Amino acid sequence: MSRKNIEQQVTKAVWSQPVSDLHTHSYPPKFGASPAPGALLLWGIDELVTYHYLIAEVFRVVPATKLPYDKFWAMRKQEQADHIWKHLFVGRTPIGEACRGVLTTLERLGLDPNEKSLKPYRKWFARQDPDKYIDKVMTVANVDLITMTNPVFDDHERGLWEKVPGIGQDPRFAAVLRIDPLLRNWSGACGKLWTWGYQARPDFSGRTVDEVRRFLAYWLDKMKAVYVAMSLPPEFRYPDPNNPAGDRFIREILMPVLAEGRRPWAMMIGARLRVNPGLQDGGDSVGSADVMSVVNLCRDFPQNKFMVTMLARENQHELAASARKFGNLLPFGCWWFLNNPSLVQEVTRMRLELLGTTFVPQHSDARILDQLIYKWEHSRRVIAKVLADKYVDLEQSGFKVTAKHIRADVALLLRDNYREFIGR
Ligand code: FIX
Ligand code: ZN
Repeated sequence: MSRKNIEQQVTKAVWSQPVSDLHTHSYPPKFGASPAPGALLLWGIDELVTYHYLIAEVFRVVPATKLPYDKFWAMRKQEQADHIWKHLFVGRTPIGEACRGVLTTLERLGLDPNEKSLKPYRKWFARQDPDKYIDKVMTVANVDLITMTNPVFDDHERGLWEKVPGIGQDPRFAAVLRIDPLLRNWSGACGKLWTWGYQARPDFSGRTVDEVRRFLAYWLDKMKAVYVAMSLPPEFRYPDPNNPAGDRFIREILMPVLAEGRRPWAMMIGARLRVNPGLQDGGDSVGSADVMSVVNLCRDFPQNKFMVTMLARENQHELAASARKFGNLLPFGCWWFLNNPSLVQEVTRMRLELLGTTFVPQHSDARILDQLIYKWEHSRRVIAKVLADKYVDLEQSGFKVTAKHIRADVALLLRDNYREFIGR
């Protein structure tokens, strides 16, 4: 096949292949749709423009010395959005990836991304019905499954799961049991478990192991969760002589429960939380983490499955090399500060060369539903470019690449590797 023909076939395959999105923060309407107070389904122009990435960026243009953080947070959502639009999209060129994403989303929805004010967009979004809009966004983004993040230690969300009938039954979404506090704050988590009727003690005395296993099993079943997820700090270690409770939780509780249900553990490693608390969600940053801890887990628990994404660029090569050693390790995504075309290209190319098609190149991490459109448009473009280059390399080795090869590979990368790993 010529390069031109390869590029045409790759473009066709990548854009026509529905994506099963492995990790998002989006929700069905039963969790409440913005702008309703406490809504978890965030959508529409004011949520898009006040994405925490853009809040962090606008404070680089109008610093906190001019607009104090608490003054910004006291503004209404629309006022925050107007402030961001004015300074990042009108007063300056919206060249950054998070700005460009808003414009791609608007453009793919058929709106003109060059408006000087948000008013015209607000009028259009006001005419959308959230439930139907989910279908529209999934169609435009060509996404066939939105995997949620469901933090069971969040009182508001846990309350919805306990009160709202059929809340987790929207077939467009899959639930994930998110349990960061069990490793980030074991004693605090035990305190909460106790109030929920689970006899969990920080020193593991009494029936702690059985009780925390019972807690996990209950919520995995209630949510029909497809995997368990945790965001872990750069300092995460396994084993960790400084955190015997964490080691015991992993060894005696988490690993057996997940192995029994054949569910993976998604480890998202390297997030240093609230380095700038004034920015709230936008105040998290990145730190280099320890890949050997992942290796130790994959080796010590061969019956368990690990989906791993790491936040630091410098961890990517070692993670990919480690995945060559363990079939129960599935590297995924170009997470957060890696989700930029230059780094998606670098990481995807390296993974293809080291792992073939045995990884998941991307997840959207969409916090606002509409972001599915740009996160997948931008990622598809880069993944298609890298794939075309690699098929050209393959042809130069004498292998006859066919459209069938390309379609099969793209299906693995964008949907089937993930679905097979979670058994869905
Ligand atoms: O821990 C996570 O799931 C992170 O993805 C989020 O906390 C983070 O704010 C994010 O949305 C990054 O893209
Ligand atoms: Zn996330």
